[in-house]
Amino acid sequence: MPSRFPDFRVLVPHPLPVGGLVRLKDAFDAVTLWDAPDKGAALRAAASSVRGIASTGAQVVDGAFLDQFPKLEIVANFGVGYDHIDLAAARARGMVVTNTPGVLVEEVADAALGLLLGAVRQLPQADAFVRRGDWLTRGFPLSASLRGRTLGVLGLGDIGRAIARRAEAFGLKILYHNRSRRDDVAYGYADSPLALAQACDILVVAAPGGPQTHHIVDAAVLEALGPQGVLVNIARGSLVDTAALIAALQQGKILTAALDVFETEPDVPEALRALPQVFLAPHVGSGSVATREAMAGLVVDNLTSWASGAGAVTPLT
Ligand code: 8YV
Repeated sequence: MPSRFPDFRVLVPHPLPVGGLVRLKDAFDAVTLWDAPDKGAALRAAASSVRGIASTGAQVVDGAFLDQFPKLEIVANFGVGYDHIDLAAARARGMVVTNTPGVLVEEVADAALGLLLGAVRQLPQADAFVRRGDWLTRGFPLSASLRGRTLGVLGLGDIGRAIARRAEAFGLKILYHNRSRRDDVAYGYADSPLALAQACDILVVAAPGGPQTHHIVDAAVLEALGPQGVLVNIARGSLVDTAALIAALQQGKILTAALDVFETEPDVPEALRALPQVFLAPHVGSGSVATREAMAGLVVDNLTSWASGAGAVTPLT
């Protein structure tokens, strides 16, 4: 299989991890937009000959965007989630879309457990307490506990299962809700997000974003978790009704939340940031050097495999 395709122009709208980017530039005629002095001019100059796009979540890929590229064959997305890509629009134009499944699963699951532990045991607050010197004058307040808890996984895909496996090792009882019941797990199934929340007191959101899951965690779901309830979201901000979450936290309807993703990221509502009990992270679930490079590597593999005529490695069907 050839490894260099100098006649295959790939547009890179936003930065990718350096290792992947070096490979991409080596293999293709890469047009990097983010470092162009005039992005609009660079895009217009390249558009008619672009055959591939290495996209990230920062780029909305809809019909209007795709229509700029008459020769476009493939959109290789850096990330497993593709709610920012209009798949139907790509298919209607005969274009292939790929994502990066698999390579980030364990990393994101690690982050989910870190967020859960941090929120329940108030570990970020404990760190701030020591740094401020407060320990010199008083003890840190006792925290809630994971003991005796039931964890509900909303969306039992690869990441949800990796989270469940870890949670089992922490002695938690596991339940789940998924679009369809799985016959390859022994966890109890709840037939709706509300039924899941009624049966658990920790809810971990691990389902894909998009119109079908918009605000599936609403006021009723949050209230069902109860006053010791914990919400962890490592999926997409759009799954959670943020206003309802803020109200539930302010009113003590749930205990705390650990959030890596937000509806309006990177702009996190002031009311959420003002809540002392929550644990907030800047969308870093997959954010280790090794995993981000593995994701970038899969983006490049998809493009090179496609350009060589062997088809994409991880196409979205
Ligand atoms: C990335 C993610 O940070 O894979 C995903 O869907 O949300 C993250 O792993 C993001 O895709 C980078 O654009």
